[in-house]
Amino acid sequence: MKKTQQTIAAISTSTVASGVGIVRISGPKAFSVAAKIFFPSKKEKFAKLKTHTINHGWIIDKLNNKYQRIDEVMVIKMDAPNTYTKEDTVEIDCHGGIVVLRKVLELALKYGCRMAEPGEFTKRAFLNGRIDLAQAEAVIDIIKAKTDKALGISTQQLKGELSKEIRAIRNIFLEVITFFEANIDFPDEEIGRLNLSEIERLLTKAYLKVKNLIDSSVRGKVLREGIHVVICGRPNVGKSSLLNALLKQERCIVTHIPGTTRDTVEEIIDIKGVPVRIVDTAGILEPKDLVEKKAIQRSREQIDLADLVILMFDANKKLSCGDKLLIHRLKNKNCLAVVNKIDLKRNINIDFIKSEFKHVIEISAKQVKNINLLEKEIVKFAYGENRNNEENVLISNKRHIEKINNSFVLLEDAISYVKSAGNPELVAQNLKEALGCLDDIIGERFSEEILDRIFSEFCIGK
Ligand SMILES: Nc1nc2c(ncn2[C@@H]2O[C@H](COP(=O)(O)OP(=O)(O)OP(=O)(O)O)[C@@H](O)[C@H]2O)c(=O)[nH]1
Ligand SMILES: [Mg+2]
Repeated sequence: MKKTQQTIAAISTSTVASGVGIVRISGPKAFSVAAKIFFPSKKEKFAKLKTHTINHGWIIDKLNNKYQRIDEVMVIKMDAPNTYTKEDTVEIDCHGGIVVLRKVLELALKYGCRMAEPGEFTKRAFLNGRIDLAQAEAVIDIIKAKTDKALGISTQQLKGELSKEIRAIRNIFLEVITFFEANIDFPDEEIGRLNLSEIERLLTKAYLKVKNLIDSSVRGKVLREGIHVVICGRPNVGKSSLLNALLKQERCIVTHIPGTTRDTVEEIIDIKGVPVRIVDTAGILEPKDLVEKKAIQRSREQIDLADLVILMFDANKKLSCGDKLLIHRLKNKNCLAVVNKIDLKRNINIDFIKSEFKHVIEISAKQVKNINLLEKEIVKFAYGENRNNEENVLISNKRHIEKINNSFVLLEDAISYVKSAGNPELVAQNLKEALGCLDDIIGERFSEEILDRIFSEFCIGK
C-alpha cells in the first residue's frame, strides 16, 4: 500500500501535562478505527455520527472481552474532503495527561493506524491539493513565530497571499514564454520584429514585482528570525542594568561590585515587532581567576556571533585603556556605542567616542532614560537600508528567498536579451528557468527530498 493511502495517527498536542490533549487520526480507515475504540454516550454507531459534530463518550480498550475505560472524551468526526488533510479525520479530545494520550494513540495503532511522521498531516494537506507548499511552510512558521508581526507574516502566507503574488508573476512569465514559443516556429524571424514593446512592458511588470519581494525579504527575515545583540563593555559600566531596562524586569543581578556578571545571560525580547536575542556578558577586564577567564572567553565568543554589538561606556569615568582596547577590537563589527550613567557627572571624553562611532546613544539604564532611543536604533539596524513602507506581501522563508533571488537573476538576463534584440530562444529558456524557481516556491514542482527536508522541521502530529 502506498504510504499516502495508509491511515496515520499521532498526539497533536504538547507532551507536557495540560488541560486537554488531542489524538488525531487521518486516512481511509480513520472512521473504522475510531468505531473500535470510541463508544458514544448516546449509543449511536460511529458511522451514523454526523460530520463536523462533537460527540461525548468513552475510549474503551476491549481486551479478552474485558472492557477497560481509558478516558472520557469528546470526539470530532470529519468527513473528507472538508478536513485539514482532505481525508476522513477523527480528533479525540482527551484529558491532557501523557499516559492517557499515549494509551489512546496505542489503541489507534493497534487497530490499523500507523504512527504519523513529523508534519505528515500538513504534508497530506499539500499532496491532496488543499494548500500549496508555501502555505504548508507557513504552518511551521506560525508555530515558531516569536512576535506578533512574525505571526502576521506567517498567517498571511497561510492565507495564500504570497502564493497569489508568485502566481501573478508566474502568469506573466508563462504569457511571454508562450509568445516566444509561438514565434520561434518562424526561424528567420528576428526578435526585433516581434512586438517588443509589449514584451518589455510585461517583463518590466514582472521585474518590479520580483524586486518588491526581494526588497521585502530583509524585513521578512528580520521579523521572522530576529537579530542577535550582545551588550559588552568593561566591568561595572551598567550592562546588566541595561538588559533589565530593556526587559522591564530585574532579570540580572546588578551590584556596585565590578565583575558581578560571571556568565552570559540571554533573553528574547520583542522590540517593536523585531525578535531580539539579547545577551548580557561578563565585563571584559584582565581576569583574576579561572572563572573570570572563562567568563571573558564566553563574552568574546558571543561578540563573534553577534549581528550587533552594544559597546557600553560609563559617562562618569574617564576612558580607560580597557575601553580603548575594546573599541579597537570591535573595529570590524556592527557596533552601537552606548554611554551610560548620564545622570551622573560626565567625565568621559564624548567627542572621542563620537569620532570613533557612527551611532552614539547616551542613556541612563538605572533611571530608564533614552532606552527608547536605543530601541529605535536597534530596529533601524535590523532593517538595514531596506526599510520599505509596510509591504503588502513579505517573503521571509530562507528557501523562498533563495528561489526568488535565482528567479530575479534569470529575469534580468532575459530582459537584457530582449533589449539587445538577442536570440528569442535564450529569452524563453531563461524565463522557463525563472518560472521553475517560482514553481519550487509554491510546490508546482517538487522532489521527495525537498518535501522530506521541509516537513522534517515539523513536530509529530502537525
Ligand atoms: N547612576 C547610575 N548608576 C548606574 C546606571 N546604570 C547602572 N548603574 C550602577 O552601576 C553599577 C553596576 O551596574 P551593573 O548593571 O551591574 O554593571 P555591569 O556592567 O553589568 O557590571 P559587571 O557585571 O560587573 O560587568 C550598579 O551599582 C548599578 O546600579 C545609571 O544609569 N546611573
Ligand atoms: Mg553585569
